[in-house]
Amino acid sequence: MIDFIGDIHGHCSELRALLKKLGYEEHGGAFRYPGGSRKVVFLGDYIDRGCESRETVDLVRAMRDAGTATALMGNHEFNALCFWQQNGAGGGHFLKAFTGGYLRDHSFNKVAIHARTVESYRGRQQEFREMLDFLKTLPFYLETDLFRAQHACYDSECVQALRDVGITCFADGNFDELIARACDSHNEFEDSLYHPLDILLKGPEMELPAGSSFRDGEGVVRRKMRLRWWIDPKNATLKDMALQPGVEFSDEPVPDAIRSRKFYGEEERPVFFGHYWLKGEPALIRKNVCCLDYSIGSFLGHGRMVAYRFDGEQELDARKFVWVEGT
Ligand SMILES: [Mn+2]
Repeated sequence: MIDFIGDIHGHCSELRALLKKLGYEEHGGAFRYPGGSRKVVFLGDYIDRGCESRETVDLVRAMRDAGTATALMGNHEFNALCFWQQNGAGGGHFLKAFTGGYLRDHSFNKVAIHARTVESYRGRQQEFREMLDFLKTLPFYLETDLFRAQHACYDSECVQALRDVGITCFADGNFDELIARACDSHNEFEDSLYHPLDILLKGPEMELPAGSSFRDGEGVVRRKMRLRWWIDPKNATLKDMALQPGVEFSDEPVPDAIRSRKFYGEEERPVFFGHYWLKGEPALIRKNVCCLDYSIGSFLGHGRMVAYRFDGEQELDARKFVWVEGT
């Protein structure tokens, strides 16, 4: 039926190994399952961190074109599009919040994270542009009667907000306008798409209490923490709600604004996502909540690339994880 595959981050060698382990066979640059009875859903984050971003994009695109995979957009693909997008391109929606000329700052940290992707296209500028055009076509989410899938967080109101405007990806309209709306974090224009895309691609976050901060896996100082969006926050503590592997939070209750937020209930259909840099042996978060990002992109080299073999079951089964170790 469907094999969901989490974050890849330029690790094409491991991706090929994982596809072979899942029983897929290579035909003319794409992998397909014998008889065509299974297909892949890639959950996003194909580029950055590893050295093989170009090879990864080529393989993912070849499978999409061959009809053997659906490829969703990750925050790294979104960020790459913003990085190369001039503020005000196409006329409307010049955003005052961006002062650097582009819709993503060219700051040291942001250049550093994207550099390996650019390096993998050295001498292939035309191919690089075609890669960006491919990224524009990646859907933000996928939903059927049996499952939901997106890079970071499922939120029914965010999906509905995109449905209301008829947008499933950046190719569903004028790209220059849509990406500006997606970056409009201060609602400078009435048609901002910032909130729904931020939630789907990056997940909900909470400002830490004044004065608190921590360093993430790459040493960047963070003043917001990622939230476990499937937990009822009503009586939760910071520790209960935080999804920052390796960082300890306190037992103080979450702020009122968080206590009232909606969450992904136990009776919902299974949801698959990546994004969260989990560590260790792949495990289900809950019988209907399955994260497939096990940090293949970590510079520490301890990561795994993980798949879940889905056959429509509404109670997920931990024995259906398949993975390869990072090399
Ligand atoms: Mn990622």
